[in-house]
Amino acid sequence: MSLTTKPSLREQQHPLIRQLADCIESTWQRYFNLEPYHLPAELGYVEGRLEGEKLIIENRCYQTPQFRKMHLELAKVGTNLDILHCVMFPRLEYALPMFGTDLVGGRGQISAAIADLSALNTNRTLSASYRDALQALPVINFSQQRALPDWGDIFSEFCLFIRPSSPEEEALFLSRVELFLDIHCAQARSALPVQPEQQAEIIAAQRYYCSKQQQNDKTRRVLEKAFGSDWAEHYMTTVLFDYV
Ligand code: BLA
Repeated sequence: MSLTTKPSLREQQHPLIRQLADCIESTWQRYFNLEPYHLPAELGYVEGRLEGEKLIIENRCYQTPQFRKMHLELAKVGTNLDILHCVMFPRLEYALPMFGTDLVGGRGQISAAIADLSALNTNRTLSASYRDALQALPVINFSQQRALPDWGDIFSEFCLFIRPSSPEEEALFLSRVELFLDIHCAQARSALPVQPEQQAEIIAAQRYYCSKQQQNDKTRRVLEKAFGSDWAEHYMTTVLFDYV
């Protein structure tokens, strides 16, 4: 048995979640020398059960010179809700967008598949190099588009938010997220730090992004049901969407 083999939620989850988790980790390893990022010890692996079903959360977290935190989280609620959550938080010295993806599903069906490269500047516009790379991707017409919630003004024009309606659409979603990640990791690796004057704008935009994500009541409700509202607030503001 290899020393890196750890029991993981991954094997028990919806195949698209498993595949996206593997894809994210292998892409990160291909582009970067990953350093560990230490979450508060008690929050790496957590189990909760208040009303109803057991919630298990498993976190993997890394950092690199360009990213202050690269967070991949897998969660399972009872036997019928599987979740993948991933965010790459750029360091404040880099004018890079925020990569984020969320998959929510269960009982064989993914209900929400979302992925974006969200601009972190005052006018929330991606740089020309990101726009050019993203615009060059062939358009995919998913059959079930979903509407963004009110707090979703942080997402870019390239944001995907769908309910995949077949294994073919699941595969298309996966390959599109892989391309988002490839574009992002390649650009990040060659990015240069900004002038100190520009950092205030980056800090403000990262705070804005996190404050909006903290308004996701659907995430909050799942966490509250298993751990209570104080714990949910703490987790959303220190692990999922902390700001600096
Ligand atoms: C939606 N997120 C959801 C839903 C649930 C969760 C249950 C509703 C699914 C549906 O409507 O079909 C739950 N997501 C979680 C939980 C965690 C999680 C419990 O990550 C973590 C433990 N959310 C993100 C990121 C993005 C994101 C990074 O964490 C985007 C980049 C988006 N999730 C997102 C959006 C919705 C969602 C936009 C739909 C919200 C709505 O319709 O109101």
